[in-house]
Amino acid sequence: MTTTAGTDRQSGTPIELAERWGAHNYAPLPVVIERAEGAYVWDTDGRRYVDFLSCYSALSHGHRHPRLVAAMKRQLELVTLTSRAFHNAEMGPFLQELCAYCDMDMALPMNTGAEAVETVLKAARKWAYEVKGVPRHEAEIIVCADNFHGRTITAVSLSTEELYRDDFGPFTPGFRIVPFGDVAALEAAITPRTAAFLVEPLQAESGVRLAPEGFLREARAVTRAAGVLLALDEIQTGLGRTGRRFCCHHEGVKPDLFAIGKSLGGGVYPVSAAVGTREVLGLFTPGEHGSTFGGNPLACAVGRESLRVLEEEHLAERAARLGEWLLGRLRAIDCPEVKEVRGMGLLIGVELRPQAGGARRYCEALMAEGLLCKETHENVIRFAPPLVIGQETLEAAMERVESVLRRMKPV
Ligand code: PXG
Repeated sequence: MTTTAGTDRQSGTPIELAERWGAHNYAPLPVVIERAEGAYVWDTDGRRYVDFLSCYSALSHGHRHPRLVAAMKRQLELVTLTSRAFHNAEMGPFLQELCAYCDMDMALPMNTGAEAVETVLKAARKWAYEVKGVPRHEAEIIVCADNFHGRTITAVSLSTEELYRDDFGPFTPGFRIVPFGDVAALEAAITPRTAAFLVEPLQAESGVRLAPEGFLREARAVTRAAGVLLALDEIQTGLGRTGRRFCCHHEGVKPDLFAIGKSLGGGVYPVSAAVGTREVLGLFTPGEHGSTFGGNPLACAVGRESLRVLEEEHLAERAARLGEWLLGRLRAIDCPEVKEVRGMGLLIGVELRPQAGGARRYCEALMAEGLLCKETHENVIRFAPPLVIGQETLEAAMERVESVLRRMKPV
């Protein structure tokens, strides 16, 4: 076997090396981050930027929160991996604290968001066969158009986005798709074989799209009446991001299952989980599901500290307060290319009109001004800073956002 690698294997800038040696499954902005702290990152030339993406909510605590770094270091000195073949001293307390935070009975620890979603789907199918009495392998799960639940074959099987799925079939069967926010369509899609309705309370990836007021509450009533589980993907919206512990709390809704991830790892480590009722998660028996790394002591120590910091630093309340201010500030900018500003807490989308020529060029202009943002879909700029961001930092950043929005010309 030959490779094109020669003696110049190591030569090139970090961007050139990533382009040469990495699969091109991303199109990053041309900035190379070398270090970070709180809401700031620095590039390899020492230039400082405000992080307005927060790794898609995984950095709610900010970069390298001192308490998370300390918790991780403490655990590094004790034990990092055990496998689930043995118990470890961190997992039980972590799951207890996680269940208390989520007001749930049981949790199943994984690593990534996609794995948490897969776990929720498996749990819902198992419940359908063992509790609801659906004939084996005939369970259906209802999902919403324009969802984002991850990148695995099953997660893209649920997707309605061509780019995410079209070259990756054949797909996992057993799903029905209804429009987001349409309770009548949900009700009509339910059959005696329906196990669950899986939904994001706010569709972040498809452009920070909010459901109509009351949708989640009505979906809860409909699923409960029909004997169908309500499973919420709060991987991006959960743990304070929208101004409450969970986005569904804005509507007073309690699901049967949560998929959570991202900021559960405090911005320092991948930690995810399916969290839910005993009636559902209590059905798993040894050997049916698992993960090499899920529930490892390092992840659990980090997860415990992540939840404590969220609570003790009142980060959900902070997201509510700063988010309210940010929404008003962005709405006050007079820019004809802006179609709509919407969001909850510190998860805000600025939708541009088609003549703006796409959100990417705005993100590039913002980068030149020292703000790191990312477009979501064609026309939406997402503003999702770490929840720890200072009010002055936010205010100064918005001056620059305003100048970019005012000065950009339609293409
Ligand atoms: N559900 C939701 C709502 C998400 O936002 C996932 C599931 C999957 O999580 P993992 O940890 O498996 O990526 C997400 C992830 C990216 C990317 O770079 C991921 C997300 C958002 C934007 C980009 O793959 N969200």
